[in-house]
Amino acid sequence: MSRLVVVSNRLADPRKPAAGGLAVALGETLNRTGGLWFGWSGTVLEGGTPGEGELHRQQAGTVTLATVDLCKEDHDSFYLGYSNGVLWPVFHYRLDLAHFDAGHVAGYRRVNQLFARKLLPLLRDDDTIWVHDYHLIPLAAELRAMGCRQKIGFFLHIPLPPQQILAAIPQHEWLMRSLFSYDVVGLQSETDAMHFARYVQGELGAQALGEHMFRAFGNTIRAQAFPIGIDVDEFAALTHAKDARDTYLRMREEYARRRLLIGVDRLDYSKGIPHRIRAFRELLAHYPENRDSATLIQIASPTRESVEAYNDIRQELEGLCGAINGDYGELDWMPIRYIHRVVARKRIPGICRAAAVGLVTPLRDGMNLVAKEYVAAQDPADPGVLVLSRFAGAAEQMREALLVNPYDAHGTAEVIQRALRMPLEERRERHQKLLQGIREQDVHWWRKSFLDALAQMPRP
Ligand code: GDG
Repeated sequence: MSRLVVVSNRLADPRKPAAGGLAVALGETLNRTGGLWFGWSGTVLEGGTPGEGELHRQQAGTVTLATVDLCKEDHDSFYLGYSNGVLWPVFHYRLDLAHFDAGHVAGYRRVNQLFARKLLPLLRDDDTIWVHDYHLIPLAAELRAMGCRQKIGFFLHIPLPPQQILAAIPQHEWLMRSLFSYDVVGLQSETDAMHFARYVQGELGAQALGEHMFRAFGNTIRAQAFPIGIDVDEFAALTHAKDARDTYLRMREEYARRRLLIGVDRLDYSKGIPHRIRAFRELLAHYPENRDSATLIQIASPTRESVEAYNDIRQELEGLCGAINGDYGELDWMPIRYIHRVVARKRIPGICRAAAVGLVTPLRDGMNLVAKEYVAAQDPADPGVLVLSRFAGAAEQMREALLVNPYDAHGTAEVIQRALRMPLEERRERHQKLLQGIREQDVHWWRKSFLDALAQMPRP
């Protein structure tokens, strides 16, 4: 295979197991092909020049990590303003939280041009380039304009909203048109792929050429769902390692007389954490047998704290948890343990394994890997039950989970009650099917399917 070049906003050292995410997903192919991983260094320079940034190179085994610094003005408009102030909320159907400040798009484009300019000289003729996520939608168009002829694929990790929502972005045509500079566009779910097909045909006059192929602006591209998975074996190994085992045993002991429910999320408004907490309150109110017993541990790791909407949700959550603990707590029992910190990755499988119910209830999510991690961490002989939002991309694959509408607090509480009371045999059956599904369509399957599709496209 040709050398793999991965481009994403943030990088991780693929040699470090704690890295998780894309590093686990792509590390193996990057290593095998002596690949290059390119992105932002994480450094914000006060007083630098917009559109400029120093390139740093570092070797991580056989993989080269190449990163660019951003000046404060570029970071504010590209990262905070446009990526996380416009694209993230709109793509998660939250027009109410989007700030369409006209200046931000210029910074977004400027940084994509900067990335293209810095990446181009590092490329070899037969490289395969794989660009990730909403920060970098126009990157291929910028690269092509500078003469890049290599194959380029794009994967969108977040949902693609319906045409009418997407069209609220003032620059929607420019953004979506730029996807036609890629050879393959990967989406998380069939729903997203359907939104893509409707949008490009309805707004851009693209022609659908049979399965997954679209033609517009003189280019033919393939756009299709490639649902991302996890590395089930890596997660299982983490589950059986000492740290996770110790965590599991400690939790089991501490909650021996109680039922544990777990939520693990970045503190993001798309994850539906306040809705989940309200559903938990409904559970305590309507099913009193759970009082002095059901305990929800909610890990909400801090994220994007300089974006305003994230402070609002933090305050809302603290208020909600405090009120429920005040109303229902006993001297020796707190219904909710809310942890606003990053918990070490090696502990997460142990916490998941100890929980009788995994609550994964986003209002909208591209995929949601926590749902898959929860299943992978369970003891097959006595597994917990996954309660999953129908609005997570994962719901298309994980049909044996108990699906809920997270906006319906009472309905969700009823389903949680059902999960808490589910007989062992049904739990085992559901878990076995879920585990089989996440094994078949794991992260290696995802990477291979995408790269095979890209390999099959003719060279542009
Ligand atoms: C985007 C899309 C899509 C969470 N808290 C802690 C922690 N985590 C880990 C989880 C999981 C990962 O972070 C979160 O992945 P998700 O998939 O749930 O969500 P996003 O971060 O929003 O990811 C999403 C994904 O991209 C992949 O394509 O599935 O839809 O939004 O692995 O375990 N890890 C540690 N401490 C924490 O406190 N160590």
